[in-house]
Amino acid sequence: MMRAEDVWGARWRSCANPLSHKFMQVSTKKRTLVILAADLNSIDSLVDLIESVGPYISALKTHVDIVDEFDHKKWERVVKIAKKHDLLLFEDRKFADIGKISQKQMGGVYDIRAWADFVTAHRISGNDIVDGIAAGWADVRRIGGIFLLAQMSSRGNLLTEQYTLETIKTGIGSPHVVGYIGNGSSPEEITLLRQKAGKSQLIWTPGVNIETSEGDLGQRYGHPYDAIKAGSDGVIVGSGIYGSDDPVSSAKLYAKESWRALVEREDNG
Ligand code: S5P
Repeated sequence: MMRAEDVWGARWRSCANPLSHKFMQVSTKKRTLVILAADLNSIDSLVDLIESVGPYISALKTHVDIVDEFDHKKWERVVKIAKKHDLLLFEDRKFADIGKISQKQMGGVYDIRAWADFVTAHRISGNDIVDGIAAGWADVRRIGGIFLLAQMSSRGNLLTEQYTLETIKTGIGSPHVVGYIGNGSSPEEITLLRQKAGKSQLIWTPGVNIETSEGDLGQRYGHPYDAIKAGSDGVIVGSGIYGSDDPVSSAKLYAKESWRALVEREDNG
């Protein structure tokens, strides 16, 4: 049995947030660095998908606002099945408003603060968004982690290198920021992000697909092996898994490629 501290090396030792360690432990136990982007709009199909690919993924990313007929009782089924598979819940809300509104948006209809372990946020409105989101969790006496979007995978996005650096400045050393979203379609961009971010936070990368380099409506893709090799710690995969004819085999393949890259990665930095 491999130990997370051995496989993850510097990342294990440098990350301060316990949620990062939990992710590294789960990913080591299951030998997968795949975060499933479960972008389906019915709760039944979401639950079925998680149940089938659960053993091959290390976290669950949701867009709660694309679910038809949301209600808390039904959503509880998604939360339960995620917990059953030891998955941290990551709501990709992409908060972007001023701090105090982000705090309120953690509540509201979906009450994200009550069930999400991680959320995404843009840095665009200022540093205070981080404290706003953390205050949202504090309102219900929970603690969570934020992934700041430092890069994006979509064509024509406005996140310049300078913006990436400013985003890292906001996140570095923050007890609330567990890591960054990087551009999984570009190993060069991931390498740069890793160099600038250092070893003490996670980088998770969407824009990952083994079969194609281009997706719908401007999405761009790279290979999971290359993303992890370049310094990403988790590949966010949606349609590559749920859109495949055989989601279980696909999930296994993404798991295998991501894990192989981690094990081969030098210094794990
Ligand atoms: O830059 C980004 C950031 C994110 S979080 N590009 C992205 O594609 N994402 C998310 O990753 C997006 O919201 C979607 O849920 C997932 C990619 O899905 P796929 O089907 O293209 O793998």
